[in-house]
Amino acid sequence: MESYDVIVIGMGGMGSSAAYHLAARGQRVLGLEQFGPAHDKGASHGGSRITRQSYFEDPAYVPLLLRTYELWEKLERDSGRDLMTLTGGLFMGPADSLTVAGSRRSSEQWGLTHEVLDAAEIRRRFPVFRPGPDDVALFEAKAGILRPEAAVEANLTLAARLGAQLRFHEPVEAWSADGDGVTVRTGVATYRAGSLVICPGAWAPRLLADLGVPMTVERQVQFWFAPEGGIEPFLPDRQPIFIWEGPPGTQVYGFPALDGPDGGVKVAFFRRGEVTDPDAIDRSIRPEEVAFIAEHLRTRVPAAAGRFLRGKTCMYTNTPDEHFVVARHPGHERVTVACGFSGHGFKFVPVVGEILADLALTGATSHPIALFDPGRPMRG
Ligand code: PYC
Repeated sequence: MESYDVIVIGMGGMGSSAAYHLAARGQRVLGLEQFGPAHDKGASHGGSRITRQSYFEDPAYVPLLLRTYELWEKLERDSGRDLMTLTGGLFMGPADSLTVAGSRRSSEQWGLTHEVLDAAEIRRRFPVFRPGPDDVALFEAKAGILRPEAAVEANLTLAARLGAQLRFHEPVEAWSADGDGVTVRTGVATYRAGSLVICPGAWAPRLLADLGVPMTVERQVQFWFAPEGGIEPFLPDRQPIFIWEGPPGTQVYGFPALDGPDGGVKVAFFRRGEVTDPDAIDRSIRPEEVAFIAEHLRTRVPAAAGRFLRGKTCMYTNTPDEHFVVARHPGHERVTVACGFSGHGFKFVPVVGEILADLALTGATSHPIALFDPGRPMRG
């Protein structure tokens, strides 16, 4: 039976980063993935992801964000890939909305550079947006765009260069842990290792059923539109990324036109997806969901609501409080888990890889991860 120091299950964003960090620390690593490299079946695809530091979800994320920015720059240097583009970010809505008030709270608590803009100033500086009279925005220059597929490829390439064995199209059927190590069975072989890191993405409810965290998988759709009147006002040096909170269930986010006229602008709702099963998800794009988001854009970013170009599904794996789970498995000291990223995890890929390597090798990390404890009280 093949044996390793560490087996990592799942080679999406988090798992590929863990494999890279563990291999860089001299570990003999096996990485297992049920699909191909940098695939589009989970939550690490779609050409772009938001990065930001003025974190409305909780100020406790900010130290991790400061570290993840350093590690994104290091990953760019080590891989020679272009992974992060800072375009600035607008976090908009009523002043007391979570998006605005929460971003402000994190910025003020951590002394992050930011500006608060009223509706007139938003229109003056960023004319593609049509804020209502009660909308304000927090502008953060350090927000921007990450390239998810390129990031996964960078991690995989660097991990393999450091000796990691990476096996694709090899779904895990079962894992177990005992006093001496861990066993992982796939459809191809059975492997042993000293420890196991599980980064299952949307397959968490199945692979981590004994974790004690009730997670639900949500179907999400990313949409690309060709702006009316051309892409110039939407180019990255003129349009920042944005998250805009409107009436409940309509927190919409978007990106500038990154990939020329044929690429279009990407927009999506942040939450309002239906609960799904990762193996049975409907990957078709329904005309009514295109019509709904186009209608929403017409009142807020009207020039973006041009011709619909394409759509792509992905999945959020939500915990009840929408905070992550990153910890030693409470029932198995040789097993470390990272899951429940609840739609806002990708920017943390490098720092989560670093934390997983710490936890797998020493059982502890100097990073502040109390918020991600699977045993925390969770509203639900
Ligand atoms: O994490 O910034 C984020 C985000 C916005 C929309 C989806 N994820």
